[in-house]
Amino acid sequence: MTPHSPGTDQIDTLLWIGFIAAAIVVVAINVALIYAVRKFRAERGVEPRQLTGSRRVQFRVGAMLTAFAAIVFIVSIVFTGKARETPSTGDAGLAAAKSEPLTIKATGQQWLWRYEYPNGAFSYYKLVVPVDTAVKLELLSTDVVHTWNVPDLSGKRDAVPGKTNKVVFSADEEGAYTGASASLSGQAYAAMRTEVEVVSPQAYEDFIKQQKADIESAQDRVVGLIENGEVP
Ligand SMILES: [Cu+2]
Repeated sequence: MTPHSPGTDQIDTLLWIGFIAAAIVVVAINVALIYAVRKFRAERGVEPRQLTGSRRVQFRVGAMLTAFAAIVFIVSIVFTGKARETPSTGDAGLAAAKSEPLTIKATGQQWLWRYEYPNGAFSYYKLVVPVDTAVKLELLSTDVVHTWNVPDLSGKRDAVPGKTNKVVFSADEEGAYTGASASLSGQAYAAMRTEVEVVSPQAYEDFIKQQKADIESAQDRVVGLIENGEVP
């Protein structure tokens, strides 16, 4: 994962902290175990000593583990607190999204993502957003629970039928970021991928305008065919 939106770098750091903490515990337990086994193993003619822990040892070990858990807990709270900060639109971003984030509807349906832009244009699979702009995705679902997951840009969020969840991010660099539906949402859920294309504000405006024009002309063409009797 390469963080590209506020909050994601904290999630990335947390991931490493969790991984290193777990690694320390695993190594420490194994070292202690090997040490104990070698030191107290049975030898020829000698009965191994029966060991019983004293109260003091138990207390000391318990206190150490508690302190370790408390440190990990506090660090996580601090980092998740930062990760919850809402991103805002910067100078290079879309001017219209300075005060309010750009709101786009993202609907999960078996098995693809549909994105609807403020001007009424829509796209499937690929979401196009302007760089350095606060983007608010309103997550909806038409059937079962899907999970929108583009790790470079935000944490996971569920799209639940009958409910509107939101996810806010601001991409700091132009490029393509890939993601997937991270919940088992049926037999083809593995194919339910998505891509966020981050472009300049001008390119974004051009895209939604073009997309809208294309959709309308396609609709007109179908209506024309029906009127001419070429489609029953
Ligand atoms: Cu899904």
